[in-house]
Amino acid sequence: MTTFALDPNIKIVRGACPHDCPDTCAMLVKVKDGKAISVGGDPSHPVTQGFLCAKVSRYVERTYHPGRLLYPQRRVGARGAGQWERIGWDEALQTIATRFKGIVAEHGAQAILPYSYAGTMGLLHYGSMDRRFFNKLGASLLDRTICSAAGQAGLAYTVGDSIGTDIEQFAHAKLILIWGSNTLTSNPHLWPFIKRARAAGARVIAIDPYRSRTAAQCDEHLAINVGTDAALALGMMHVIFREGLEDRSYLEQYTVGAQELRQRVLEYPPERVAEITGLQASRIAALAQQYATEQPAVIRVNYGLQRHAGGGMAVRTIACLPAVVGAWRQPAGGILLSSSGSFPLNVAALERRDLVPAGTRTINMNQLGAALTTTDDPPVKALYVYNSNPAAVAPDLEAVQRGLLRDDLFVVVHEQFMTDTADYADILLPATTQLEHCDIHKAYGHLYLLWNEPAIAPLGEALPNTEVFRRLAAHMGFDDPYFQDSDEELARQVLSNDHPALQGITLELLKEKGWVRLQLPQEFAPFAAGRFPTPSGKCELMSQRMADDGLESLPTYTPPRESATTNPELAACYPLALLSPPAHHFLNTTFVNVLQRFEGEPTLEINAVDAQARGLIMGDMVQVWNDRGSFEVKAVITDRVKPGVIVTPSIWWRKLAGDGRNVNMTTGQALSDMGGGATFYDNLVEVAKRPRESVVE
Ligand SMILES: Nc1nc2c(c(=O)[nH]1)N[C@H]1C(S)=C(S)[C@@H](COP(=O)(O)OP(=O)(O)OC[C@H]3O[C@@H](n4cnc5c(=O)[nH]c(N)nc54)[C@H](O)[C@@H]3O)O[C@H]1N2
Ligand SMILES: Nc1nc2c(c(=O)[nH]1)N[C@H]1C(S)=C(S)[C@@H](COP(=O)(O)OP(=O)(O)OC[C@H]3O[C@@H](n4cnc5c(=O)[nH]c(N)nc54)[C@H](O)[C@@H]3O)O[C@H]1N2
Ligand SMILES: [Mo]
Repeated sequence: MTTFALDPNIKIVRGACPHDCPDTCAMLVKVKDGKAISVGGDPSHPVTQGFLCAKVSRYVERTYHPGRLLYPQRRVGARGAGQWERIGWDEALQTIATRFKGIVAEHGAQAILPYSYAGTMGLLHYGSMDRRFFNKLGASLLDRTICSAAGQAGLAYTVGDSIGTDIEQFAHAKLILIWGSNTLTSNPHLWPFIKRARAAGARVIAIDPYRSRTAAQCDEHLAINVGTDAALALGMMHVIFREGLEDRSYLEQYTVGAQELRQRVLEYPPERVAEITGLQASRIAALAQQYATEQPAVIRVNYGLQRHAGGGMAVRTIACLPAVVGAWRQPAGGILLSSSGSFPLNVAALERRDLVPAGTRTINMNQLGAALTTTDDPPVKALYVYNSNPAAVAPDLEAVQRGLLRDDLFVVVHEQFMTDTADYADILLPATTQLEHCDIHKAYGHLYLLWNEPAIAPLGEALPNTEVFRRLAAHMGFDDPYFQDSDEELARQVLSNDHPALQGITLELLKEKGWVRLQLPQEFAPFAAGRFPTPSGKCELMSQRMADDGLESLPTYTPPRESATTNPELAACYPLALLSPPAHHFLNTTFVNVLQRFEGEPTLEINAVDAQARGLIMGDMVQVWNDRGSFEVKAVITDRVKPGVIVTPSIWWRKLAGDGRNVNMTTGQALSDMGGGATFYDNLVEVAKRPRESVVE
């Protein structure tokens, strides 16, 4: 805490942005008379660089928003009817404990399901006391797969862990491929480094079916067919090997399977890849040549392209490219998906998975609909939701909603706002925001640890996640000492790992500085000399682990589950591939209620060819549907999408969308090829002008 020089009554408190984004910004919060008056990006932080995004720069508005939940409530009317009664914390927690004990006695503890994701990414409030609580209880485990599971698995098979090029090194690259990522919206603090590279002559190429805000700003945009990225990477490798542009010594020293890969990519000449990807064969060949020769070349791949049936294999295949051309040799070469594996934190101490009873089942969060409607032995009898808004973000919302409406299901929601999910709660608990609690943060897009100091007192009776689980443990009669740890003790535990990258990084240092870079070289080049954290210690172009897991051991192209090639009957009914990437002013569903004015209303971007075929004009209200469900949006006719692809910027709160539905009425619970990931963008639909008799229910 420092005093602001100009006004002695203004303090500046160091914070960290809690949101699910690679940038994890260092924030400076101005506080006057106990009230936060503004937030800004720390100018001295090398990645935050003094600015916050369009959303978090309005965090003060969000914190003091009239919609904040300020005290515990109990549902009094019918489920979802919005009738509530204020109660005290003790009563709320006692009610939960009593219900939980009853469920445990009747059905066993696995009938209780925690459901959480990344409403905050702070290590304490993302997963610490909550995990201890549910582990000790013996509740069903939740597999947290909704976002990154497929890509993470694909990357781990190939390079060993979520480790990649340092974001700060992008400034020194000669060629930057932005592959399946809308950087300006979902990772904006990378952009200044890209601008610096460009000023020094670098080329920037976007590979994305959609001319996103980012693609529009690049030197070139390759509008690839949805879900065909692995084929493009294979075609690039075909050309690289054919023309002898590979880095033979890197391949020999630091990879396994180069010979087998060379054989495999023979199956993917540019002409075949052109048919799959919709790109020109000559462009594919030229891209491969550029990629191999304009070094250092770096790939920013992100989670957008792995929300498909073949998402894991797509990331795995793309992740072979830097080894093939030896791009890893230089700090500014390589690939970045996530940097989270560079943080050697003691998460085991936080979560205490050792407390989980043997044989406890795991439920994949992408199949919440099925878990609530079909799972048996035991059925799910209680759902405790925090850090997430599944009634809007989960796939196949028709099924989720049916589950949430079950009379015999006990639902607890701990939230900052009255979200779509909060509407279904039996007991609704108020949560603090980042300005009201402390936390410690790693990042998945850079290499700094951050401390978040509370800036203001909690509003109303709001409590942080850790404290709720401490108290709930007491109400359950759990008196184990690990339920007594304070937030600062938890922070010390997560830092307690004897690893060179953490050397000298103490809680005291973090509190004093606000943020600290991991002890890694300034010119970090993780795999310049091999040392991949794989079983072989090499980049696994061929992976025995994949074979052991029943997967193809070599890179390959796995088409989308829903496409004209793989399912022609389905595509005949539902010919349009629907993408639902983040809207610029929303963070998943966070901020929708606060910043809706900047996004207007839900829209559907559609090409003129597809619009004409359906008699649509600009501004028409349309219905979008498939066998899973439907929702309504306003049509925007644009050449940002090519025929056959449509885009609806997401994720809207259902109750703030015109018809009380959103895109996830149409998305499915089917999983990706690896990691049990979600397949939100593997989604065929049809569109028609509203009203359309046959779909009105
Ligand atoms: N403003 C904002 N920022 C965010 C978020 C947010 O909601 N709003 N969400 C955060 C979260 S949780 C995450 S996981 C990250 C996601 O960050 P990114 O991974 O960058 O994800 P998206 O913006 O979802 O998708 C990026 C692009 O992928 C494209 N895409 C879709 N399918 C394919 C495909 O098959 N191939 C290729 N090449 N491209 C494809 C989409 O058209 C989109 O332009 O962003 C984080 N940052
Ligand atoms: N169609 C479609 N669906 C998608 C996606 C997509 O691109 N398209 N993206 C997917 C992705 S990548 C992700 S990551 C998921 C995101 O799904 P979620 O992680 O559920 O993200 P949010 O919708 O932002 O909901 C987070 C909630 O946590 C609350 N919260 C914030 N901080 C705290 C806290 O400290 N304590 C408690 N108790 N609550 C808190 C917020 O108010 C917010 O309502 O959605 C997925 N769904
Ligand atoms: Mo995500």
